[in-house]
Amino acid sequence: MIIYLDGKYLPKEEAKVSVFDHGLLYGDGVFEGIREYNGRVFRLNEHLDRLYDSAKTIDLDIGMTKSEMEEVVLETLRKNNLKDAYIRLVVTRGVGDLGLNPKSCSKPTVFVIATEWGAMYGDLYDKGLKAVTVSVRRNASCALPPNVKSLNYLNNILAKIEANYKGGDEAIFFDTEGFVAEGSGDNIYIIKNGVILTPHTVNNLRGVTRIVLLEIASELGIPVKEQNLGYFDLYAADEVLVSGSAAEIAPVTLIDGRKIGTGKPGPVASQLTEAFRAKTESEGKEVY
Ligand code: PXG
Repeated sequence: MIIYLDGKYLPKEEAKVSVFDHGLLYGDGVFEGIREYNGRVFRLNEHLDRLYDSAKTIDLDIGMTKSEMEEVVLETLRKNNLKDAYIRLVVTRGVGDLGLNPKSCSKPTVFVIATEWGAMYGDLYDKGLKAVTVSVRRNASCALPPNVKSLNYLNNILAKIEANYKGGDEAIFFDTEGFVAEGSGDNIYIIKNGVILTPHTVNNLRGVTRIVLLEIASELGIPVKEQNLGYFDLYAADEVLVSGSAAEIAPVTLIDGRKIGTGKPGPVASQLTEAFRAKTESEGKEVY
């Protein structure tokens, strides 16, 4: 495995970062999780836009243009001969002293890992996921905004730990107001009476897969409404779905022990999934 690290393509064993890197010491940095399907990188521009917007929000100068970054992603895939992969692109504040002040960090650390990847939820795409709502709340947007894809994922990890204890495949977060926010690593949608309902992107990550799902809905003529949602909307939904680059589009068929709709993946989920597959197989930036 070849890793890109700060201008070099190195064997995995040599790709090492300092213990003084503020990405490690403070979670000070941003990242992206991107997919390559069939020799094409899916929605690379959208991922790069979000990476640079996240970096801007935390006042981190990446020190490379988006097109230089794009070339690094493509070259990492080529060096590893990958056609279907998961790409982890990470930019940290860089090496500094032990104080949290980012002024001690003179240049960011940039690395890209690319690895083969199958479906994250295995056979659950056919059966549906068991989700549980969790007591830990999504970070308030007036603190570290959930829109920043930061290296500090502890809020999400706490949600995942709670889901593990409660026997759920995925956690569903509420925000501090009690509105549905998202999953620990995916956006969430409710289908009720033929309409897709999803929270505004204030209390969740602006998912790239979310953009694609809403595009597909519009192409298929399925109406979409962005609005506040609560427990009632989850439990009384006809269908519930989650979406993410890792998760793709996955149906949720049980929430806190309540069967969602018939308790089986529904027709809207399968329509969206089929259209999503078609896009992933045919669109994207050509690697080779
Ligand atoms: N919300 C959160 C909190 C995420 O982390 C999404 C939504 C979906 O965004 P995209 O752009 O991917 O549609 C994510 C992204 C993992 C893992 O290992 C999950 C994500 C990214 C990287 C790894 O579970 N989720």
